[in-house]
Formats: sequence, structure tokens, C-alpha cells
Amino acid sequence: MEPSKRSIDKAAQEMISRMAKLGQQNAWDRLDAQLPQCGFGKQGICCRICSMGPCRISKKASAGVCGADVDTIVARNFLRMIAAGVSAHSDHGRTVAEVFLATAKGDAPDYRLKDTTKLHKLAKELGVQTAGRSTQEIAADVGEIARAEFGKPEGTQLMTRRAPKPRQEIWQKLRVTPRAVDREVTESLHRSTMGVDQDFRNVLLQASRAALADGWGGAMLATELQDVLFGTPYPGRGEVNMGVLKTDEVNIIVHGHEPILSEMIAAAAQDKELLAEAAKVGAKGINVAGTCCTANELLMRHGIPIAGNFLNQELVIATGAIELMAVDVQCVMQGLTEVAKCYHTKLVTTADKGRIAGVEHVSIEEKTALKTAKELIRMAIANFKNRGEVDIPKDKEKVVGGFSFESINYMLGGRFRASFRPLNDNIINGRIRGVAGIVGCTNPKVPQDFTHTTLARELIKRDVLVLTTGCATIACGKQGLANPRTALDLAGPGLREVCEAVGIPPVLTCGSCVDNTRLLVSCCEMVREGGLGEDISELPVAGACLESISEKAIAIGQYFVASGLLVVFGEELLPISGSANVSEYLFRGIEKEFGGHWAVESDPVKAAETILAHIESKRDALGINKAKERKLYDMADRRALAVE
Ligand code: BF8
Ligand code: SF4
Repeated sequence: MEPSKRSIDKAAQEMISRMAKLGQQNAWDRLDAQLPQCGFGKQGICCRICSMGPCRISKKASAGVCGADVDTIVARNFLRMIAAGVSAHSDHGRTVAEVFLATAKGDAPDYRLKDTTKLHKLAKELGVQTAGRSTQEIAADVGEIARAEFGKPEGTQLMTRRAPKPRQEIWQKLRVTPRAVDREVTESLHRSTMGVDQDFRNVLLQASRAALADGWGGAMLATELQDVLFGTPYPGRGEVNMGVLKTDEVNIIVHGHEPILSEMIAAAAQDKELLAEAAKVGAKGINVAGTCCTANELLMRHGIPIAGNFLNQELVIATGAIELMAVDVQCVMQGLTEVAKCYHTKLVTTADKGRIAGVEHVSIEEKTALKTAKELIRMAIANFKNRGEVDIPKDKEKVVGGFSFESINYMLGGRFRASFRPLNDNIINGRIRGVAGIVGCTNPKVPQDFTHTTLARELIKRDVLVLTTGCATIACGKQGLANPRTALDLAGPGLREVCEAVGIPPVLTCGSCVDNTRLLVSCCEMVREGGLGEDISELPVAGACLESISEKAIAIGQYFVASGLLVVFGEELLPISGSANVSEYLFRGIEKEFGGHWAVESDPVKAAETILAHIESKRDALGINKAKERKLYDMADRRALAVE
């Protein structure tokens, strides 16, 4: 297949061609080898939960051996995907909580609590006494409470109290306010095991509860604690795409998700001794770049360049310029091992829970993290001499990263009156029609980055402010959409005016996948600020992921939906089509309960229309599309008043 059909990213196309010429395989080639893929799996109608199976639903067999019908099977599979997605984000969150706690107690000497303002806010929220206590003492209490959220024996997730009251009441009424994260994951697995929960509606209610334990629990805690530990992101410049790799420096890629490792590597790369060692082997410096969500974490906080997103991970190695790739957890393709073997690249796993057969493992531990990071950098320096031919694509784009909830608040309102008021006002007056979150992955079934960026373009053109996370952020960055200079020209007049006044691009880079919780917090603030209804479900806001690969993306989608939002997904990427009842519930029925719902659409232009129609219907319901009749004073009115 033509490289241009595989990716719209020019650098990726170049590397895809190079790999093809050299006879090396990547995810697209392996997808080709898998075709045609199993139609039962696509529709979610195969079950291998017990050994009477595997069973699949067909014209011939309308039930599994146990009698499970198609609705039960599809719903159970959906629930299991969500439980897995929740477990991934939340295990990440737990690791952060552990390092946070160790830092507070002085047991992790290489980490610091960087944002004490946020720590105090969090402490207040969690009921931790701050008066007369040291930062360390406060942090220890916050850390204990946060860690307990994963496994506490009773009570519900504390972060759910951030949600608007009517939203909390909906969850209470439906009895889906999430309890401990571990409990929700465990119960999901239990309920979806053979012979337990066999009412698809009940199964799907648990899917909502488990997903909420992610969005308003594990993932939200991951973001909050990471901000305190590593600093809350504020806008800063960065660069994205393979052109960030250097021909004359030692290139190190950090890949995966937990900033626990990458933060240390980023810090160690500035060590004078190591820089001198690099110079000794003829390298002009040590260049750290990221792929996937770890990359987003580093860009957000330090402006460290991003080499690519999910589908770029193998391609960056094919540049021949990577001395070392350190990976931790999630979205790390085993295929990396074969590509790395074709080059001098040293692939190293660092998380004990994420090893790869045949790959060197250097375990990172909180007590000795910096030392380990330095060791890894030394391995990279020693490997510099083994470089062969190098072929680095030139492509890179400038981006502005670092849009946390706090920084958006600050940008909108200013230091002394940080506030979402200007955003709400501009939504009410119609300059901005609404807000859309474009999130998630890149999938070889879809031309890489195509849907994310087309959707983003379509939306900003129609005055919808776009917030991005995960690999979608990187996709938008690569196409110049996170650069105010290039992207503002693509925005509609209203959005452009607001963005120019505030000094932000029309596509905001909000971080990694766990940082989708920043979008939830922003929604809460929009409600709290007033004028846009009493609940998240009333907001002219939607989410989309048309290139999803991951169970995590499904968990995110479900917690957005259960929080009251519309979520549009790539059609073949939501494996529920085998059950008309499950589809009907998730596309429509769920809206009556939660106010949010799923939709599927693979064409990004049509997806933009779906989102826009949703936004306009919310605006109609709020009465703000009648702003002309009940007009608020605009600048022209104020000027007229002043003249009188
Ligand atoms: O958590 S966006 S491919 S890297 S799953 Fe993975 Fe998807 Fe990328 Fe980050 Ni999120
Ligand atoms: Fe088949 Fe039922 Fe066992 Fe699933 S649980 S594999 S449908 S017998």
C-alpha cells in the first residue's frame, strides 16, 4: 500500500518507504498479514470466557453453550475492555501515588514536590489540615488518602465531589458512584465471568461505574499528583515530529506513559558529567525526545520535543539515529524488538510489570531513579559509536504545549482574576460555539493522523475550541494545528478573535491520556462559572476519537458519556455492532439516564457535523442561540453607552 494511504505524516511516509525498501516490517505490514480480520471479533460477538466455548453468535447459533445471548456477550466484552482500560490508567495513578508518598516521606530523594500551591489546594479538597504544617507533612497525608482511593474498603471516590451537584445526584440515583478503583475493576471482571451478570443493561451500568472510577478516580489522581510532583504545566514552546532527532547528538527516546522514569532521564540529560562523556564520543549533546503519552507529559512540563505518536514508535528507530529507547508501560509494541535488531538501537524495558522477551531490562526504583536514568544515558552514549547510516526526515512543527486546567484558567482570566468567565461569555455570545475534545490513538486501519487533524480543522473553522490529548495531540502538533501562527488562520472569525485576544492557539495541547481528566475539570469549571446550565450534560461540549486502538480509549469514552457528554468514535473501533440492543442503549438509551451518549462515524467531516449538531442543540436548549433577542452588552453597546 502507498505510504500516503498509511499516514498523512510526511516524515512517517518517508520512514515507511525506507522500511519497505529495507524489507523491515511495521504495524501496517502486520495488519496486512492479519487481513481479513475476524468479523465476530469486530462485532463483539465471540466469547471465550469459559471452556465450554469459545462461542460465537451466528444465524446458526443464537446463544453460547451456556445460553448467553448476543446482548450479554457484547455487553460483557465491552465491560471487560473498560475494566482493562481503567486498570491501565489507574495502575499508572497508583504508581504515581506511591512515588508521591515516598517523596513526601523522604524515601525518594531524586523527586521533589514542585507545585506546592496545587498541593495546598488538593489538601483542602481532601480535608487535610494545612495550617502550621510542613509541605512534607501535608503531602504525606494527601499521598495516603490518594493511595487509599485505589483500594479502600468502603466509601466512594473522593474526586467525584468535584462534579456538579446534579451530576453527582444522577450517579447516586443510578447507583454508579464509583467505589475503590480496584473494587470496580474486580467487580467488573467478576460480573462478566461465566454465569454472573446476564442482563446487558446491568452489565453496562457497571461499565459506567468502572469507567467513572477511572475518570473521576485513578486517572484524575494521576494527573493531580503528577502536577504536584513534576509541576503543573504552563504554556511553552516545543517541537513535534521526527525532525527533532539530531544527526550529531546522542538520541534517546522515552516511550510509554509514566513520567516517573522520563522525568529522571530528562533531568539526567543535562548533567555536565554526562554531557562531557557524550562529547568524548564525538556527540554534540544528549537529545531526549518522546513518543506517545510520555512525550506529551514531557512536552507539557519541559518543552521536550516529541518524535511521534503511537504509529511512529517503530519508524523513529528506522531513522538509524536512536541510540536508546527506554520504554515503561502501555502502547509499547512488541514489534519494536525486531526493528531495533535491524539497527544499533538499544531497546530497554524499565517497568517490572512490562518486560519484553529478549529485551534488556533495567528496573527503575524510586530510591535510585536518577542513578538508573544516568545508567541508561551512559548506555546510550556508549552506543553512539555503533551508529550506521542515518536517515532523519526533516519534518517538524512548532507547537505550544502546556494547557492544564490551571493554565487555561490563567490564560483566560489573568494572574489576579484567573477565571473561565471569558470562555463562558464567548460561548454565550456565540463567538465560540462550543468545545470539543479530540483524544486518543493512531490506528493502522485509518491513515495515521488523518481523522484527528481533519476533524480539528473542521471544528475550529466552525468556531469550536478544540482540546486535545494523547496521540491526537501529537497528530495535531505534527500538522501545525497547535501552533498559533499557522492554526489561527484556519479558525473561524469568532474563535480566532478570542484566541488572539487571549493568546492561545485554537487547538489546545492538554497532555496525555490520563490528562483527559483536565477536560472533565474544565467542564466542571464551565458549569460552576455560570450561564451554561447546571450540569456537564447541558454544556455545548463533545469528545471524539476516530483512531482508537486501546481499551483505555473505550474507558475514557465511557466516562465522558457517563459524565454527560457526546462521544464520537471510529465506526469499526467500537466492537458493539453485533448487538442491536447494546448499540441502541449506548447510542440512545443511555442518554436518558446519563445525558451523554456514544455515536460512531469514521468520516471526520461527518463527525464534525455530528459534533456541531450536538453543540447547537445544547446551545438551543440553553437559550443562548437567542442571544440576539436577549442580547448581552457587547463592545459596540458599551461604546455607544460611553458616548452618551
Ligand atoms: O494512553 S492515545 S495509542 S499512547 S492509548 Fe496509547 Fe492511544 Fe496513544 Fe497514551 Ni492513550
Ligand atoms: Fe460460551 Fe457462555 Fe462460555 Fe461464553 S461463557 S464461552 S458464551 S459457554
